[in-house]
Amino acid sequence: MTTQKLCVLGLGYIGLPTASTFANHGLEVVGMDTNSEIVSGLQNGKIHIFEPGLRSLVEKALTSGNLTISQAVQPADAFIIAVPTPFYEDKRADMRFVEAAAASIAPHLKRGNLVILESTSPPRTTVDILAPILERSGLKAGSDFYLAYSPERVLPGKILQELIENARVIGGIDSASAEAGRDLYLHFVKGEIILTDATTAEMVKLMENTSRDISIAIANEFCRLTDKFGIDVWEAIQIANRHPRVEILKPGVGVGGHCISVDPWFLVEAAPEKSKLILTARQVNDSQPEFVSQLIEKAACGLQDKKVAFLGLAFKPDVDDLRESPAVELAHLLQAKGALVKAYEPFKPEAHLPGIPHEKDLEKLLFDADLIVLAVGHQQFKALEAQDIAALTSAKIVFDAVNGWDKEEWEAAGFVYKGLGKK
Ligand code: SAJ
Repeated sequence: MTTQKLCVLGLGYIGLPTASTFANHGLEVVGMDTNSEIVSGLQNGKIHIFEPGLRSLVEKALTSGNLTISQAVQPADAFIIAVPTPFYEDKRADMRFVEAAAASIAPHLKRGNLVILESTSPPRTTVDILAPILERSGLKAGSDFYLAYSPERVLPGKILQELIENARVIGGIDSASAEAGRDLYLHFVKGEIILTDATTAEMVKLMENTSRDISIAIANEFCRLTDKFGIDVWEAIQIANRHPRVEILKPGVGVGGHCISVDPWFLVEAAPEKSKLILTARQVNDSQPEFVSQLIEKAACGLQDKKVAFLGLAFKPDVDDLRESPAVELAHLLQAKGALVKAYEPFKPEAHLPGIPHEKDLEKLLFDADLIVLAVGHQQFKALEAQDIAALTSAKIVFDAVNGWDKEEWEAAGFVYKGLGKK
């Protein structure tokens, strides 16, 4: 199938890079979002998310005229849905954005069009939810239009590179749909393109993120065990990983972001009796901020009225995304233990998080602190010199939750150094 015009629904962390990359590879692309602020911002060249290289990619696409931004779906040869799939309070998948996106495509759908869902979704979404909504157009999925699921698998922080280089899975509701999807992504994908059916592709995506969640959970559990036995988890992991078939991940403040901390729930929800391990891993990772907060309370000999300079709120290093961030949860837990937390997040200096005071100036934050907590391993935090910080702060204790600083260096600068997983 040949695509000349593409409409991408959802201009977030996935939709915006995808739309821009297609546009920069010669397609006429309409990037569509229901959020009027995002639309008017982009129409005026303002990019609402941070991702390395994204600004120039989007600028190039807009300047070329190949990418236009709209608040309404427009007729096209192909449609890509890249909207969020959050969960409800009770962890059930909230498919309302996907459903609304499909409903907004239906009136524009023509014979021979292709629709691809990229949003992470519970198994059978494409067949059971998407197809019936699109068929309200009067056309039949498979015989009148192509329909496929192709999960985004890119790592925040490396999105532009992985979009092109990663293997791409395309699951069609029939083989012609999978092939139509392949023809589209071939415009820029250099990685292997693997064709399968839609439900397998949905499951593959959930399996990838669930398996990573479980791997991080075991690292977090090892950290609790080493704490009990009085040894350094980082040293133990490093040695264990010298085994040729062992690759233990890193313990941390918890698992956040909009992917790994969410997606396993889609499996637990779909089949609770068959996903006990997945549920346990989720519970371990979800309780990690509480475990870390207890370590900090112990290190500070109580937190009541202690001024905490809290470094980092993002869900992981060197990104600006605060969604489901375990660092944010940790900050709240420290507050609940009586601490006076002030945070500094250089990737989101304008962050307005309810209840967490934010300081844009690191020096001001450090000045009268009692305790410094390194909550996110941003490169710029890891590069801080203990001697320089000592000259700026009244704090005597540092708590390193991410193994980002060197114990000896901070002790030599006069601090009491404590850290997650440290002896
Ligand atoms: N984390 C740890 N320890 C580790 C690795 C990560 O505690 O050793 C924490 C991070 O700090 C973060 C969370 O886990 O809070 C998730 O971070 P991540 O870097 O593992 O993953 P994401 O959420 O940024 O991206 C994942 C990726 N999936 C896999 O690696 C299997 C990415 O390829 C997916 O495209 C993305 O989810 C997605 O959108 O689904």
